[in-house]
Formats: sequence, C-alpha cells, structure tokens
Amino acid sequence: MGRLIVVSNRVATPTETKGSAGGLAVGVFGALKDAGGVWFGWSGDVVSETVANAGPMLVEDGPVTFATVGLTRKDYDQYYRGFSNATLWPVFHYRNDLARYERDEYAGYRRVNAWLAHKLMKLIHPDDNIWVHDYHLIPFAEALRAEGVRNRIGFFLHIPFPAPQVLQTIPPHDELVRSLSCYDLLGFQTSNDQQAFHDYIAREAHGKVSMRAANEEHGDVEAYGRKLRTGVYRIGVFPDEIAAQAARYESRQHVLDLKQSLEGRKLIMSVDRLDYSKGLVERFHAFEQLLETTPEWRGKVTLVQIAPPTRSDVASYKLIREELEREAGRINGRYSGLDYTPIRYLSQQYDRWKLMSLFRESQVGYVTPLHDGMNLVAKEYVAAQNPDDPGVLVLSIFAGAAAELTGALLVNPHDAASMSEALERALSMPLDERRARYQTNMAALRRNDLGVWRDSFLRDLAAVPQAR
Ligand code: ADQ
Repeated sequence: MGRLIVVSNRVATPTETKGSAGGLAVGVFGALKDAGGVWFGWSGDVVSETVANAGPMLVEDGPVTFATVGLTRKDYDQYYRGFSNATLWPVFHYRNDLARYERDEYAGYRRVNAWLAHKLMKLIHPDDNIWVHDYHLIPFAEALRAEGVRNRIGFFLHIPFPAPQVLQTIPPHDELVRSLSCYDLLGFQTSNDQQAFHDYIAREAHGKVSMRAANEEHGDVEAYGRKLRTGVYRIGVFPDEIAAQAARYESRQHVLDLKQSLEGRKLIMSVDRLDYSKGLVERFHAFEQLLETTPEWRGKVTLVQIAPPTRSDVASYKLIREELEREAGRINGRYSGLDYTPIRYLSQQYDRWKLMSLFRESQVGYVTPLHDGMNLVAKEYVAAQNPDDPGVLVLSIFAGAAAELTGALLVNPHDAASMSEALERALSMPLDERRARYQTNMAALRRNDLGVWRDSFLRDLAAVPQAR
C-alpha cells in the first residue's frame, strides 16, 4: 500500500498533533502515522524570497515527515489574505457583499498553488495517495498534473460549496470548477454542498452527473474531459475522548472560578473564531431579546462568548470586531447591575480542554452560524456534557452539523424572536428531555466520529483507478 501525503494551507507542528490543539490535526496525523508519509503546506511564516525558495523545511517524526515552506509578503497578500480570504471565503459563505475580486490576487493564488505543487514534487513516490484540504488549494491537483503527477489526488472542502448563481459572482468561476475536476475524488461536508457542485456541473459546465444507486451520497461526474467521483464525508470528533477530558478538567481552578463568579446564574456558552460567518451579532441580539421580553431572566443568566480575532489584517474582520464590541457594550449598558454583566465577551484564545470543561459547566451551548461547513464546536459541546445532567444545544439550521444533531433545538439565526424562544426553552428544559436529546446527539457523534470521516474518505480515494 502507498503512503499518504496530506496537503493543507497550514501544517500542524509535531507537538500539536499530540496535544490538545485540535481534533482535526490529531485525526489526520493518525492516518499519516498508520500509512507513513508527508504533511506538506505553509509554515505560517512570511519570509524573504531566498528563504521561501530554499524550502521545504523537513522535520521527521517517526514515519511522518512535516514539510513546510514560508511565503513571501506578496504571495501572502495575494494568495492568502487576498483571493482565499477576501474572495473565496466570503462568497462560499454567501457573503458576496463582503467579497472583492482583484485579478492580480487571483493570479497570485494560482501562482502560489503552482509553486507549492512544484515544491512538493520531489517528496512524492509513485504509489502515494495525495489528500488536499480546503479552499486555499483548489488548483493544486491541476498544478500537480501539469508537473506530470499521475497519483490519486483527493480534495476535501471544509467550508460550504455555494449554489451556482452565488459561485458565478467570482469572475473566474469556470476556471475554479475546471480545476476541481482535476481531482479524482471531491469530498463535501453535506449533501447540500455536493448537490450545489453537481448543479454547477450539470447546468453551467454541461457535464454529466450520476448518483450511485447503492449509495445516494456518492456521485460520478464527467466534465471538462475528465471523470471524477464525489462524496459526502461529515467531519466529526472523538466524542468519548472529549467526554473524558471535560470530566477530568471539571474540578480545575478555572472552572471553580467561573462557577463562583456566576453566583448560581445559568450559563450560556458560545465559542467561535471571530468571523462574520458565525452569526455573533445576530446571536447577541437574540439574547438581548430574551432579556427584553422575559424580565424574569434578567440577572439570572449570563452569556459567555469566547471569540479570539482571526485574519485581523482583512478589512471585513476589523469591522465585525468593532461591531461586536459595540453591541456587547450597548446590551451590557442596558441590562447590567452592580453585580451582573449579561454578556462576557472574551477575545483571547483558550486551551481546548479548558473550553470543553467550560462547556460541561454550562446549561446551554449557543452555536448559531449564518453558514458553516460543519461546525465542530457544536459537536464538541455535546460530547463535553455530563450525561447525568446535560446542557442543551441551540444550533443554527445553517451549520452542517444540523443534519446530524437532531437532538438540538434548531434555529434560524435570522429570526431573533424564535432564537430567543429557543434559549428560553433550553434554559427551562426538564432533565428527562435534556437527557433524551443528549443521547440522540451522542449516538450520532459516535456513529460518525473523526475516524469514520478520515477512513471513509481515504478508502474511497484508494478505490479510484489510478492515472485515469
Ligand atoms: P472553523 O471555521 O475554524 O473550521 P469550527 O469547526 O467551529 O470552525 O472549529 C474548528 C476547531 O477550532 C474546533 O475544534 C474548535 O474547538 C476550535 N475553536 C473554535 N473557536 C475557538 C476558540 N475561540 N478558542 C479555541 N479553539 C477554538 C472550518 C469550517 C468548519 C468546519 C471545520 C472542520 O469553517 O465549518 O467544521 O473547518 O472541517
């Protein structure tokens, strides 16, 4: 069996794959350890042209090689900050209003993909399988093919795939989909995303799409003179590991401090990267509505929002941060008392296990993105609960996770009144119903954990005939 090569915009450090840094890093590293191979991508550093061209830097860890390159300032600006995060990210999250298109940034995006592919070339063996991750790397397979690579190459999109009419707002949309068709297997988070891709193929690219009868979530596509497969692979977590860690951290000082500071008030927890797709402002407004319409809850419930800034050199991220700070201040100004602050908005990064123990302490997990590929926070919230006294998940219908977590209270994040009713219902829910909902959700998490996601994608990739 061949080795595995994982390609992603950022590469976890060897330490991150062992600690608490993130489920995904641990999950992908597990597959790399089993098959042996290479994890290749950007180091996260902006460097001089000489240093960039000298890479990749190789770090060996048992059977796995971590191979990273730095990016020059121009490459970072055009490929990462520009086309990836100021064009693709907003449009794929249906925020065309926040997207901009600059022809030179798109050229930079393709140039960096080609350069990265060239850098990887000497590390590839003929029978390796290559697994590329996410929207930064759409043209990566095309670039490898241009270098003569005939290995199997799969791609997993972590974010939503937009409906054709939305995708068409990006001027080179046809080139992007043409590039995607150079992969052998395309994986999506939900069947909606897969459907949107198929719609584009059928209507805009005049290609052919057929679903396998035995499994409706696997498609065969013929387009742009190529054949490829598509599938739905719902990313998950390792729920029992999270449960164990959350319980272990329960009596640590940070949890005791939080409990003491709440003085018996109920706790609603929200954790996100600070991003306009996560629906933070809408969430604050619905919480405000709860305090407005149900005065009994004033002074009795606290919302803790943890949201460290990300991509803060992209203009739209500065704006969302300012808006959020303003709204938290306004709502707190309205409803605070001498010993009560309704919203605690914390913009620092927290250790993952610490977060899980805070989830366990709370009565409500409040996860309401406007659009989200999956949303692992929702899954982590469920997994971290105490089975004897679980909290309730209030979840947006626009998170990929909503299709699986049917025990959550599902809400439309654009409807503040119904979100505030869902909060009220969650805060008052009897223990029997909370337990039943928790069990439904936990069963879904165990059925489809991170290992299932990873193994089913890699199994399907290995089944693709090579060099088609
Ligand atoms: P993200 O947009 O980053 O990921 P999400 O899935 O919610 O969104 O979180 C990924 C990880 O980051 C989780 O393990 C979470 O605990 C951690 N995280 C989030 N906020 C944090 C915080 N404030 N402090 C510390 N850790 C935090 C993208 C897509 C998602 C998709 C994932 C995985 O946007 O839709 O679920 O990839 O495919």
